[in-house]
Amino acid sequence: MPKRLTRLKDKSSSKQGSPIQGGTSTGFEPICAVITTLGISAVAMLRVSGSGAIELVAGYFSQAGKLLKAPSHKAIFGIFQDQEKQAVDEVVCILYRAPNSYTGEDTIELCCHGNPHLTQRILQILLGSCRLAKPGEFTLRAFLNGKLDLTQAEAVNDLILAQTSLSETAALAQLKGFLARELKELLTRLTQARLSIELAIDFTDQDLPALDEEEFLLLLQSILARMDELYSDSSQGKILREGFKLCLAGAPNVGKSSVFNAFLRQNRAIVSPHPGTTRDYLEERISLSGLPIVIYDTAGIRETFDDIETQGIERTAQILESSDLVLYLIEPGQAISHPQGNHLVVMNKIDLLGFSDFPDRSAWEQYLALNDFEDVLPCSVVLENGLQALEKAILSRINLPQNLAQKPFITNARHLSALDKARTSLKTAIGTLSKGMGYEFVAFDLIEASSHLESILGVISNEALLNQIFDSFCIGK
Ligand SMILES: Nc1nc2c(ncn2[C@@H]2O[C@H](COP(=O)(O)OP(=O)(O)OP(=O)(O)O)[C@@H](O)[C@H]2O)c(=O)[nH]1
Ligand SMILES: [Mg+2]
Repeated sequence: MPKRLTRLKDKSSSKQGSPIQGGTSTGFEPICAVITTLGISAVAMLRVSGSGAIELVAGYFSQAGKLLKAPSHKAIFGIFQDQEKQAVDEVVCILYRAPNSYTGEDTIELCCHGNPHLTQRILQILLGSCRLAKPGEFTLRAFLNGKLDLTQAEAVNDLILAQTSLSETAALAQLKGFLARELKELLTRLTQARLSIELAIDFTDQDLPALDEEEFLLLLQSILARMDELYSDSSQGKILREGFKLCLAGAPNVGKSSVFNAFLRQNRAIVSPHPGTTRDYLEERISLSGLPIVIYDTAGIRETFDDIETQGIERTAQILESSDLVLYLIEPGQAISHPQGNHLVVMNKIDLLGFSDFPDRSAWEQYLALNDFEDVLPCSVVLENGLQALEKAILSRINLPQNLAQKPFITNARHLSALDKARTSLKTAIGTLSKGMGYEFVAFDLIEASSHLESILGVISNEALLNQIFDSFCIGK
């Protein structure tokens, strides 16, 4: 990690790390890594980025002259050779000249055949002239070289790690800079507010029109309203990163493991007619209409003297508490008693009630009315589409904002917490103003609100924060 972690304003100030002597470009020392997965594939790719990256690769390339003279974004075919000029592989070098590359530095992306031994050999040879990139270091450089703001850099990682289509959409929207644009607009408005109150402090003794407090208050309130909107939209964003936690619970034998398997479309959990089959909980990830769901199968809740089963039931209680939604299963003939908190009551095995097809809404409501039940969802793992009512109900509980791809939307816990702190500071500013305390205090709170927003964008950042963010990236990104 480079020592000074401020954003580089121009190329001359970007001489950090240990730039190669005599290189044609300025910037950080060159680094390299394999940027594709290390398995057998048609093609693999390595990236070398930094000061002197082009000269460095040219030293091992049969078409060195062509490479050194080529314009940016040119692909050149040739032979990669070791130090003794022995051919290692036929490769294509794609050349990017600073600042027109992912990192903003001179970069070569080298495509070779996708044999892991070959890729490792090329990497080892390159490591004779540069060092291995740390996880996330290419993206860190893109950030330090002003190619991405921090929200976009973090979105790169989210996009790589996204496990479902909606998570990808949200990360892509962030990468496009929707969130950054929204935050910058909020920051501009906060700065304008702060400047007008600072002006009122500085010129109190002069003949300037006094601050219109009512108008000023309205301005702060409108900024707060927009922050609140962004916050409440985004508090759902955690779901896209971490998944919505859905727990199957209920008495033994009601079919929790069967429903779990039906969601997974595989026989993951053991199913048997003996009550008490599931002892420990099971956890799996699924995608429901593009949404990441973490689904738990748990031990049936009942009074028991069995030590292992008791431990299983204790674990069930913990999962119930930390879940976003509990599907509390009952079977026909069973009374409803369900846990506190966010839950849906589900009657499983409705095929045993004589339904030969999954009932439509009115048929089911008729059954509920006849049997004095309210708010119970039908389910069966035997009937075709027997989970449809359940899936619909789960999705409506998650209720994500529409048009995710066009919206500024926070999915990152760090961003959400900073936005919340900014809201708190702004609320304090409004309170301070309303109580008639000095304008200095209001200005102070506004500065604090701005600095929280700036920390999301990385306008102000420190080494510890950047380490924390980029360490979670994979090598090669
Ligand atoms: N007819 C019918 N039988 C079902 C249905 N779902 C589950 N069963 C049967 O009910 C029995 C119990 O199912 P499980 O999935 O093991 O139930 P469980 O709630 O996980 O049970 P424990 O792990 O013991 O708490 C098995 O014989 C299943 O085949 C259903 O929708 N219809
Ligand atoms: Mg079970």
